[in-house]
Amino acid sequence: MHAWPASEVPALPGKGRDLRIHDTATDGLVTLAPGPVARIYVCGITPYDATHMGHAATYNAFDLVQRVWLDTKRQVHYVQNVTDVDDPLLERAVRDGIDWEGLAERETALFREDMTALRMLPPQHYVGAVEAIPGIVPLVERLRDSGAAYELEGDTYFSVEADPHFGSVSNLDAAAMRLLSAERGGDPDRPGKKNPLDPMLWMAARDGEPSWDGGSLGRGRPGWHIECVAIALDHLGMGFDVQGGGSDLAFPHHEMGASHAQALTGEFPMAKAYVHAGMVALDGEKMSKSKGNLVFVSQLRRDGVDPAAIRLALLAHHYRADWEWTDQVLADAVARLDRWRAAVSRPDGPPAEALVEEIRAALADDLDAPAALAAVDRWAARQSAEGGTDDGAPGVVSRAVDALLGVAL
Ligand code: 5CA
Ligand code: ZN
Repeated sequence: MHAWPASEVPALPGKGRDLRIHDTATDGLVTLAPGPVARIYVCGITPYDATHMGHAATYNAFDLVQRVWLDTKRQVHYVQNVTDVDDPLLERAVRDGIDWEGLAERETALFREDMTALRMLPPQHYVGAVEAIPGIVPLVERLRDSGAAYELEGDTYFSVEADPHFGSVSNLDAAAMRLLSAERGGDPDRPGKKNPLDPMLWMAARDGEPSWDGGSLGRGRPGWHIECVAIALDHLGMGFDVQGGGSDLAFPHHEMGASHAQALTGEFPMAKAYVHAGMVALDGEKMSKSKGNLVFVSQLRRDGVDPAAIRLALLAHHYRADWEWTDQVLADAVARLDRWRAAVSRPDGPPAEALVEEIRAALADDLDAPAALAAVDRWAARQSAEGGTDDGAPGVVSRAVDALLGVAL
């Protein structure tokens, strides 16, 4: 699959700082020390509806991770998937009486447009579940042949007991896991499973559903977690720097993915840090495609909202916080964008070097974007109150805001 066009990331004077970020597995801050090429896998969308502000907030967090790394003069190797076949997508296609492939293509195309408008850096490998199937099948066969997977009425399940580290990404107790498994795509109540939490690796073909050749597994389609493991291992290998997603992916998705990878390679962990963004709510409830309480990026764009203001609305919240989307959040962002644009529209202004360092320090400290915005606010307020004589300072500020925050002034 193709991704979307990259916006330029201006190089800044000096050098950025190493990123300290919260890792769910150890529930603490870790200072990442990637090699010259930092490796990141971010879980992509299930394309059955348009990109909402929750998705955008999560992708914004991982875009910042990359901007911090780029500022340390590293390259970034970024991989993202598209879950272009899965139960919710097929169910939506049936509900709407449309073809599932057409639905996935249409919503993926819209996601690309939204990401481009928001200046999110594109992955080098953007890989669909369907195109990953030839790589998934041999992994499931290997898991089965090594005893880490078993068959149940034609379906193939992963045995969580095969992984001595199982539980160490989300650190939840058995009761919490069982509850979340039922809520998030698992089937803990299916009779015959070795452990209620065991996730499906390969689902045998069902009537009226698409299916693919699964070699010795029979015709069917892949489970959700093995999809991301196959794509991540194929393009990044074990021990990559960050696996990212919203906090609803910590369990079961990232937990199960870590277990699949451990059973396949004997190595642990798959990712050096498991990083999770908070949930964006609307009207008091998590924004979700299944509930339908959504504000879409594409709708705001159609309404004429500047994508830079949408981005500032996201940046105004710490990525780990759960927060609520409101009209006021957007109005504040629009006002801030106006103030910043006015401040950089003059040829000179207050010195900007310290500001660049403040933005760098804020982001390196667990992606504290609100602190970075506050620093730019202070510079803009000084510019408007007293101006300054530093030639080119506004240019330095716009380049820093562009490079580090993805906002074009
Ligand atoms: N395709 C899988 C990942 S492999 C999936 O979870 N797709 S998704 O479309 O449901 O979500 C895409 C990303 O947006 C995930 O990282 C998810 O955690 C995040 N996300 C979904 N809803 C919200 C929300 N309300 N707030 C913040 N992030 C969200
Ligand atoms: Zn995933």
